[in-house]
Amino acid sequence: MTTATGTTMLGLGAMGRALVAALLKAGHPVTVWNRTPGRAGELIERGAVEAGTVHEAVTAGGPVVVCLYDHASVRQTLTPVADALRGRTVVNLTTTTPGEARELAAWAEERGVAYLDGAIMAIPPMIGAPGAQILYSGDREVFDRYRDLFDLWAASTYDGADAGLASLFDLAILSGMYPLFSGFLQGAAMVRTAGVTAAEFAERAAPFLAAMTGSFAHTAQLVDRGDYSAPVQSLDWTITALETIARAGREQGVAPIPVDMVTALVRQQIDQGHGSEGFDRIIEGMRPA
Ligand code: FVH
Repeated sequence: MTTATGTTMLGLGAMGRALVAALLKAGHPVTVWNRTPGRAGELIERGAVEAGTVHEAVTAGGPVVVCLYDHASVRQTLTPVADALRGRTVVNLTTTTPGEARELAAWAEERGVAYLDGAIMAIPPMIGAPGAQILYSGDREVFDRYRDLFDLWAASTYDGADAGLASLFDLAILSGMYPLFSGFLQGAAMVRTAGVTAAEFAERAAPFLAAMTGSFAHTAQLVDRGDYSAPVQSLDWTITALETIARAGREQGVAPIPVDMVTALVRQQIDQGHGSEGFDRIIEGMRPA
């Protein structure tokens, strides 16, 4: 990108401010708006222009980037300025469900607004640094047109024309992250009763847990084939292991809630007669009804 691209940012929360800072650092002019005035702070000193109203912000020129709290806040903010948005571009980086993203894309299309949805897989301090990812889906022409801007924030991925895909991938990956962290913290709670710090536990657990993610590709092959017939460890074996882990937690006075969740998934498959099959079969209990 040789010329600076004027951009509007709606939302100056932790993430919005990080996104604006990266654009300003690269010399792109940014008009900012926030529901609560006075949040622009140091961004003004670095060249941002604060708009007094959403209408003033969205008519400043360039793509309108939306980084608010949730879907409802996006609709509350954009609905009153729908007419002013006609012929313009909205890039929504607010976390929404796939269905909410598709709803916003349809709302935008009905009003002649180009819409690209985005899902930020990074925390604010990571913006503009290696490791940050932002997934996009929806209008491919918008993605291509503003790719230079997007790449200032994070590694950019385009997942397809279905506006819901970026948030689907985002929230599906996070579905793995939160149970992983809750299991790690259960372990930390167990060893803490023996005077072991979480830092010491992390040194022991992190390499093993990281190594376990290496088996995802093999698990995925079995799931795609629906082949659970030749397990290294059967569900009947696994539930005994899980019950031992839970018993160890309770002995330490630690409620083994994360492990109990896994046990419920395994028990479901055993009760349906699949005890001799592999652990990966628990996915079959997660299909749409
Ligand atoms: N922070 C993070 O680590 C995560 C990383 C992954 C992606 N998320 C998503 O990014 C969106 C913004 O997150 P945030 O961290 O900036 O959130 P806050 O600091 O709480 O700022 C929220 C902004 O939204 C404004 N806001 C809230 N409700 C409304 C509303 N009804 N109408 C208009 N604006 C609203 C709020 O304004 P104010 O409270 O300052 O007036 C902030 O500007 C989010 O989707 C994360 O899931 C971040």
